Amino acid sequence: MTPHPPSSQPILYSFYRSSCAWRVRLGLHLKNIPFETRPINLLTEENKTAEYKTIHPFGAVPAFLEANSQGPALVESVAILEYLDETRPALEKLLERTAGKYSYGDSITMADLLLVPQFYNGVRFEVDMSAYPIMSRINNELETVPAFQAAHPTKQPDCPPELR
Ligand SMILES: N[C@@H](CCC(=O)N[C@@H](CS)C(=O)NCC(=O)O)C(=O)O
Repeated sequence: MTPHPPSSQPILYSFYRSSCAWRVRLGLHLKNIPFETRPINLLTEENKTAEYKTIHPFGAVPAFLEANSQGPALVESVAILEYLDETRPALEKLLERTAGKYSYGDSITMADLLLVPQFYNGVRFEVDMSAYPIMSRINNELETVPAFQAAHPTKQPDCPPELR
């Protein structure tokens, strides 16, 4: 095994029946993240080789390496799952399944109340929100609803005049 040949996809060092690697595979598939599996055979102790220990110092699976990265790899399955959640937020994927006119079907729900302020912050911090077309469409829809217009920061009495 050649350690770290770069890949255009994230790499998961994995053994097919390792429960720790399995949970990371689940996270990757649930988030629809394309990845390459590099099998590490625990039965032949491939994980104990000096080569593999350059990837995972304790010689265990899983290890996760970002696309086009030379390392270091991330280790510890729960930490990898947390990292995936922080770097690949899932809301747009969820909306694919739940959205109608609004976030959950055709009635305004609490999900919409949470969405709009976060969308506004995304714009404020110059996140490219066009990467989230469903969220953008719903946000545009909600901007036409009087309650959302009245609650908007620019309509608040303490909003500085230059921001109104
Ligand atoms: N706490 C680690 C545990 C990793 C671990 O123990 N993996 C097992 C497979 S489930 C392994 O690689 N065992 C091989 C060995 O320790 O020799 C994690 O969650 O990633």
